[in-house]
Amino acid sequence: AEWKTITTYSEILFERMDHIAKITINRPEVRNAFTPDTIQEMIEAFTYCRDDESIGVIILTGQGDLAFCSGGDQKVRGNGGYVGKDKIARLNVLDLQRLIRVIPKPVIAMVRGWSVGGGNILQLVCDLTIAADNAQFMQTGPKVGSFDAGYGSAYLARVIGHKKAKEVWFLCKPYTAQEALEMGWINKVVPLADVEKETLAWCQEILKKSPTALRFIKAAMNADTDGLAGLQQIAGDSTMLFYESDEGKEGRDAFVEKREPDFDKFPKFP
Ligand code: 1HA
Repeated sequence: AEWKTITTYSEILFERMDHIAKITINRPEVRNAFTPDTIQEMIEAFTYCRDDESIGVIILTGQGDLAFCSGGDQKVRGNGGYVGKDKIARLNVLDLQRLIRVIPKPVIAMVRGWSVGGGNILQLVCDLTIAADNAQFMQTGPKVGSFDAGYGSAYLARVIGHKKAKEVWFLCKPYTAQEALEMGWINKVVPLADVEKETLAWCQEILKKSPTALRFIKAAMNADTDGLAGLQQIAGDSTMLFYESDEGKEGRDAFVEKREPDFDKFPKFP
């Protein structure tokens, strides 16, 4: 099998191989820095993956060996945000972070080279991260006049602990893949040449598992970390399952048939 293009975009590649989708930030000349247009294309690609029932797992990566993503493109940073084709200053990477978190399918970051700034937060919000041994992880916000005080700080602290999260932000130093692994920031380090093979092997393991079970595991962790929005997600998943049950259907059918619902026949489990 080989990668086949799903949609042609200008700043990303969007491909699939059977049940696996791959989204690649394709601006290697700037270490895969993103503009609002890059982000909009990623939002569209992730939305496609969300809607397509045959896609079970999504890989997010960057083109080339030098970088996963170097964060927001500082050369298109305006006042109040980054400026794309429509001339509107945006921080739309925050919308993408939310989408990666709520999409009910595993998202795996495949990191080669630099993972920096807002790019490193994209890696953070992915469910799993497989890194090449040349990967380096760094926040730079306090050096370049930026910060991510949302997932980039509070959620980072949940993942690597408060002391380490403060160190990462206060010193803005790079961490090797091995150091990131020891912090629990990422899941696995492999030689650069093996990173896609290893990531695909993880995808294949995931694809053998019950998609509904994986969906609830992801939602359960969001329920713990994302407040009412996280609770809404797992509650919505419960509604989805309830709609598929005879008990749920009885309520709908009774309404449509203009009769009283008969819920007597449904068991009251302990
Ligand atoms: O914090 C946020 C946000 C917070 C809240 C809400 C939304 C947010 C959205 C975004 C962000 C941020 O991402 S802020 C952090 C922005 N990123 C950075 O500060 C990283 C800047 N880059 C670097 O530190 C380094 O380039 C590097 C460690 C990634 C790679 O170093 P290396 O391998 O030595 O390459 P270098 O020569 O520096 O870069 C290669 C080319 O890529 C250069 O182009 P040239 O000037 O030679 O034409 C360089 O300028 C360009 N480049 C690299 N990163 C960026 C970039 N151009 C624009 N923006 C970049 N981020």
